Amino acid sequence: MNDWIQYAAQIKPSDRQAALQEMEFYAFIHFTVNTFTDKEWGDGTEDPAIFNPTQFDARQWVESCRDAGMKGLILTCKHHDGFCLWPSQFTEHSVKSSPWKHGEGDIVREVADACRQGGIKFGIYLSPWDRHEPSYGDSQRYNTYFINQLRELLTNYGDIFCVWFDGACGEGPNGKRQEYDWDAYYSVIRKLQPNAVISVCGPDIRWCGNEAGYCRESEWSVVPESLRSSERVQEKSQQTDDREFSRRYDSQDRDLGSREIISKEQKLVWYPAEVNTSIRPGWFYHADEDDKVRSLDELLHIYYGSVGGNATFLLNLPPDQRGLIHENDRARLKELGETLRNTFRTNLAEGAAAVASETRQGYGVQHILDGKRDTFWSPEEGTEQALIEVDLLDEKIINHIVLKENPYSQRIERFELEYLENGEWKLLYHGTVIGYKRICRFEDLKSRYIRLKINESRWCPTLSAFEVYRG
Ligand code: FUL
Repeated sequence: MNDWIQYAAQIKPSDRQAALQEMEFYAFIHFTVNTFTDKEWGDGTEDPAIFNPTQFDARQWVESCRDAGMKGLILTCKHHDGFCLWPSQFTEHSVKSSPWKHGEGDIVREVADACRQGGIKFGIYLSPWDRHEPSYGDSQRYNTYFINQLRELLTNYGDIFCVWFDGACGEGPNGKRQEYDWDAYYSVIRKLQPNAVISVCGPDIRWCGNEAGYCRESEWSVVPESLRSSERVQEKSQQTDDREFSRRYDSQDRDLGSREIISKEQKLVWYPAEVNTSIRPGWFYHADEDDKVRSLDELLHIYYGSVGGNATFLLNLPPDQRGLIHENDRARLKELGETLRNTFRTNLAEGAAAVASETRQGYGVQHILDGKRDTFWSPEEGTEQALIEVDLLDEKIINHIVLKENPYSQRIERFELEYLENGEWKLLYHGTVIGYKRICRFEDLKSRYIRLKINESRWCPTLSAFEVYRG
């Protein structure tokens, strides 16, 4: 048991995974011919002549992201319709055949530059499914085409923080189903952009399992290795007898990483979740959704569930036919950013005092209050339960507590927060995973003393931050 739990506790993120988790909140941008046809999926027969955003302004997109507090942007450089937002030399089906800037423009370039100027990171979505490209279905030929396009995007546009793959797959004009060469795609990405994460149909970041913004209560970062390959849609469909393998998991399963699940597994991996959803019902812009922009409450709910629940939050913003983020979405993003900035402006635990039931040499409890991400508290190895009491030095009105584990392992499995009122400890919050970050939200309360009870953890818990706020 001990060996096994130690193994689980020692699974670590790669540097690129840790860097993505630090970004917390970033944008998806869906923009292509669909913006002009009012569709969600194009079929590849769209005439490039329809692509003509009259007031396209990538800086306005970046400003909207920054207003909301987002740290990056992932652009649909090519969606399922095959139209390329950059002048690829491997097809004519791109901006170069459109009237926009007389065919001389490059949306990818302008967005990548605006991101860099605005201080946010730039990432790409490139759909493997391509309903325009004639070689699609002729597997080897299309894989070469796709890799050529990946190379263009990964070499000509500076640093890329993420390559986002969706697994949609179909038949080509030859009536054959395309077989994607994922390993070849991954090795090109690793070679050309070693710091980029490969998300969803990729080994680094896991899809949360839905597109509605629903977040799991327990979102584990350490999960069975078989989950990673089950994202590769083709492999899954070719799988005939699951019993020959250790059970294959699906990103939609409710529990992916509790002790019960991982104890049956030979091999575990660090594979954290990303919650992706749109600010409107559709991924692309539709004028009749102008009054269907998600409310501030909904967005906050998803933010707390994802960023506050050990996942990242990828929120889609669809630019309109002008090539701008619509006024309604912009206003909402500003509101969201202001609310979050106001809530987390002042950490009321700064200067507080803390005591722990047990401390290991070099991992003192003061580290949970020092504002440093890489220092942390921990008890002796093998101690799976612990108690930390925090004294705010004065009675304070509070409604948020932010907890963070050491970002290089996932240990805590069950915890409770309590506050002292009239000499009695009262339950304030209970949860499972803390991981990268757990934001505990609750009704206003007034207290000077708060305590964290760690009831279950793997091998020994760690805690890097204990922050207190009044939003
Ligand atoms: C899906 C696609 O089919 C949607 O159009 C959208 O791009 C979403 C993010 O992924 O699988």
